[in-house]
Amino acid sequence: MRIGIVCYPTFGGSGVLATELGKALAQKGHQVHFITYREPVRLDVYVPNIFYHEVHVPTYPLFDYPPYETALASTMVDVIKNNELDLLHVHYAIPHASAAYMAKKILEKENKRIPVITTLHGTDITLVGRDKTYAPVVTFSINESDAITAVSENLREETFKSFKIEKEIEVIYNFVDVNRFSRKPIEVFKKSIAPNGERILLHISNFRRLKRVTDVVKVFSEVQKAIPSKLLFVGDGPERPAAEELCRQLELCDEIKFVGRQEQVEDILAIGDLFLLPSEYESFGLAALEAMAAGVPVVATNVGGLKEIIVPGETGFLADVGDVIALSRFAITILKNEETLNTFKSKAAAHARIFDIHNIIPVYEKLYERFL
Ligand code: GMT
Repeated sequence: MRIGIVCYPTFGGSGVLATELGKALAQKGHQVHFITYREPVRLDVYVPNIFYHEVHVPTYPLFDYPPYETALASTMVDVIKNNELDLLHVHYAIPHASAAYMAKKILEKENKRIPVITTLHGTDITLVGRDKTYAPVVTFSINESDAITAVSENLREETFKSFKIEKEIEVIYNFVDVNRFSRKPIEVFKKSIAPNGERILLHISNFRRLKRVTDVVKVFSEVQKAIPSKLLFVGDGPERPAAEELCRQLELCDEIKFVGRQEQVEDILAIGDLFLLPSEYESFGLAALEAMAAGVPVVATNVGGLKEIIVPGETGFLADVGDVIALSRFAITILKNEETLNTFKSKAAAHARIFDIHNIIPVYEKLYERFL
């Protein structure tokens, strides 16, 4: 098949998932064309049947807001025609689904039919999409998609609650390449973070408000009172200064490291003992799944799709949003002795296998085949 994939090229889960999907499809022999404004971060390997088409947005003094959506729709038309694509798979509704609708209509005039599949990822529905400013276009373009998928049951339900959706939404869970995340820890790296064999706690995100990164610091503060430990923050974003400030206030600067955005998350996860994800909402929580795949149990909040991937008492624990005390207690329960920790680690790794890439890619292929 010749598949067009449209996504955000950033470190966000939707872009990561879309890129990994494209890479896996290409490895299975499909031709994959990424259409986006920058090379996707996880597109780090050369695969001969992957193509990347950059969307350029010409500026003009009149444009206070350069029209990305128009440039994107035009690029889609161009790529679809010149590469004879069979279908377009757009990740994240805004503005990808509406740009795809425009491209589809343009091509219809030229007697070319292009099926559009829209995958909803979370904030395109639960946060941004619900905003009155966007809602009519989001509703319309989702309904106009030939197929709609959501990354969890929870997101499917949220979409039906928030929008008047006239079609079925199919749940296709996010996936992880378990093989890639089954790394042995790099001992020198581990020693540099935890020289005295301390437990290593991790948090990876885009540090947006909804990730509640200051709760991560608060939880860690409680944990390190009970168990010698270190915390590694991976990623960057608007709430990083608040998290750093809290570390200073709590005098934890020697215990906590901010390493910024990193591409080799599998090497970082390999040295971890516990992943903290106290978000206000996660439609799925791809970062939590990647952690589990690396054998790192997860203490998270009882929200969204996290309930669908974490098994409390086995692969981690779930607590209410903002309940720092419960989150800390759960973290201590997992970390306090070697045997318990190892049981959680192996159960986390085993459970992640359900979401292995090899189980999910054929589901997408089957979906595509329905439209050929
Ligand atoms: O979480 C973010 O801020 C990034 C966002 C995105 O669109 O990239 O992530 C969403 O999609 C991911 C992949 O499907 C999910 O794993 C995340 O849970 C979801 N984020 C939210 O729902 C807040």
